[in-house]
Amino acid sequence: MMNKTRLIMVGGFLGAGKTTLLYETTKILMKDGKRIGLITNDQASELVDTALLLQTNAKVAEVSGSCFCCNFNGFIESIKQVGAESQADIIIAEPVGSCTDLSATIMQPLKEQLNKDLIISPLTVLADPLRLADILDGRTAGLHPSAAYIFQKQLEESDVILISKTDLLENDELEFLKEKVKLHYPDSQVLTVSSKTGEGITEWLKLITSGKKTGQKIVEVDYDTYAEGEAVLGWLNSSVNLKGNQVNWDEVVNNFLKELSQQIDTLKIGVGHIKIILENGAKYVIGNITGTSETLSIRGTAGISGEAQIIINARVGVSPETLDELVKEILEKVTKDKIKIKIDAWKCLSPGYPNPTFRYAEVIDNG
Ligand SMILES: Nc1nc2c(ncn2[C@@H]2O[C@H](COP(=O)(O)OP(=O)(O)OP(=O)(O)O)[C@@H](O)[C@H]2O)c(=O)[nH]1
Ligand SMILES: [Mg+2]
Repeated sequence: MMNKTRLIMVGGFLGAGKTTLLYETTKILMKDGKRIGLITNDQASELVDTALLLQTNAKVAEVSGSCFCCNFNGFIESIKQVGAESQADIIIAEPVGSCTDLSATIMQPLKEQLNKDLIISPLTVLADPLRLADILDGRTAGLHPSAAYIFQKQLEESDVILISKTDLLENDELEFLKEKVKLHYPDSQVLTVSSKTGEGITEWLKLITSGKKTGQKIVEVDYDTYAEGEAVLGWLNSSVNLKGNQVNWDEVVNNFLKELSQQIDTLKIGVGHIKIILENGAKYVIGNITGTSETLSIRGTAGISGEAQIIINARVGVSPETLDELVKEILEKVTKDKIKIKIDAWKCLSPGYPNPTFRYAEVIDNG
């Protein structure tokens, strides 16, 4: 008999490190001979996450234009599609970082509809340690209070809270934070991970691939506050072709992100996550900003050539119009006179009122 495919959902707020964890976990599992399918999700198309995850050589499906909760059937289709394409042993899915209420809107209907075909792992919620510490202290981690509300709800409904980026903390700081999280969320299991060093990935995998109790809590969510938390974010997804003469692409990405992060500091803009990937053939450079300019990080190298493709995804606390102007202005400034810009896709929006396909009021028992 063929083994059932296992589905692992990794939620958590914007910039928590979900895609990085998916990337590293996929590499580990593939080395182990496992067949992996991945599913990304966003309110619009042109996703940095998809471009990055494709670099693992795993099959990647995308639900774009709506979140999993509001397009549950699209999510099911993607599970089937990527499952068939990759003959997956394990499918890992990353919901939109500003979504919550996943236990009621995703985990319960999944259990009811796909219990025959899938083993569903406990719902993991990944949390950035710095933001987490701030939120536990009753502050908002630089976010709008309603966005901080979403962060709290995600933790509350989790089966497993996975504190990410542990390489950023000292051991005693981490222990203190872990104990505090356990006190605040006694019904969730609490683990720690660093995708950068690899520490904790195997332990987390062991826990979530041994159990199948998932979506064990349904929490009360005030949808007006949830909607506001999303609506205060301007969203930009764009894909741009760049052409020039012997361009040093790393320099372009560096200049762009430096300029952008400085503006963010000056204008005191609350950042959910800004990410950018520039691809020059098989070479790529990726940059992220998850808060003030101190959070700016750039990895990889795209070398020098005459043409490259760039994808920019930004979720920040300004209107879509302001975000549009800001990013265009900086892009023009850093490419001025040297690089020709051709916009292939450019979409600015702010997420609409969440309207999930299903919302279960009770926990489904899947045996
Ligand atoms: N120091 C450190 N940084 C990390 C780690 N994991 C992720 N990051 C960084 O955190 C930032 C966000 O990572 P992503 O994996 O894109 O976060 P995400 O949760 O997928 O973000 P969204 O898809 O926008 O919700 C990037 O700059 C990553 O390099 C880690 O273990 N340690
Ligand atoms: Mg991601």
